[in-house]
Amino acid sequence: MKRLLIILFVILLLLAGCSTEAPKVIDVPETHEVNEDSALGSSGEENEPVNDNENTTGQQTKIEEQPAEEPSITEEPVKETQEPVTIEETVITEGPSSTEKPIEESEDAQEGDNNVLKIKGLLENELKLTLNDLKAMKDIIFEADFYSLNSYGTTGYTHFKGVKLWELLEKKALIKPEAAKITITAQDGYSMEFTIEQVKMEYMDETNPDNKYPMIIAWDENDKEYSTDDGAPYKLVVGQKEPGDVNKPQWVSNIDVIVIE
Ligand SMILES: Nc1nc2c(c(=O)[nH]1)N[C@H]1C(S)=C(S)[C@@H](COP(=O)(O)O)O[C@H]1N2
Ligand SMILES: [Mo]
Repeated sequence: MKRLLIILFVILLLLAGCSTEAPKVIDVPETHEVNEDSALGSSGEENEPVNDNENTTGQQTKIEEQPAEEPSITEEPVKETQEPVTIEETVITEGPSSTEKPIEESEDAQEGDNNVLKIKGLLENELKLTLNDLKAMKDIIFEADFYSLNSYGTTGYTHFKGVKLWELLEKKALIKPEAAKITITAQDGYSMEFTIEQVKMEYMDETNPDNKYPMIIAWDENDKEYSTDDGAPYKLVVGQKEPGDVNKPQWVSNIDVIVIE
């Protein structure tokens, strides 16, 4: 019995030792797992820096993306601001063009008026002449190089073709004997006034004293007809009364109306 009791005691001790060893063995793997975890942690730390790098790069990319998004966001408002600007520009360009179109239309509407030279007042025959009407007056056409002197002392020669104004008034408009003065007014309001005697007289050229020039209504300058796009295609051309006469300011362009009083 003592042997049996001793054996049983030893078995109990062994069982107890095994139970104590077994947890130890179990603890060892746990520590291994912890070590593996730490190893994984180290590898995780290696991965973490990588991840950090990735994260930083990711953050950088994210930062880059965010700034990229932010600029894109700011670019979008810029685009939005640019788009309204371009829209405003197009609106602006459309504005003038749209305003130009009515002007062009009004200009087109005025072209008929641009082409008409009105002569009225003390006349038996008040006239509304077209450019073709003037060109058809072969008997009173005059053509020459006119010398000009302006108020700044600038001089020059310009070739003009037109009709003699006095003969137009005398032969075509049948000017009345009591007429004393003539007012020639342009579309821009520029106006010159002459006595009838100044319309009748012949003018000179200080560089060609022997030449005589009538006052004319010209439609052709340097062998080129005026375009009605530039206004009424009629210009008053006057020579010099005497040497030094500043005659160019008298050259009324775009004549609208001639009034006899
Ligand atoms: N319709 C019109 N004609 C005008 C003027 C003007 O302002 N309007 N200026 C006059 C003046 S002062 C001069 S010097 C000449 C200038 O002619 P140019 O524009 O052919 O140089 O045009 C004259 N005829
Ligand atoms: Mo002038």
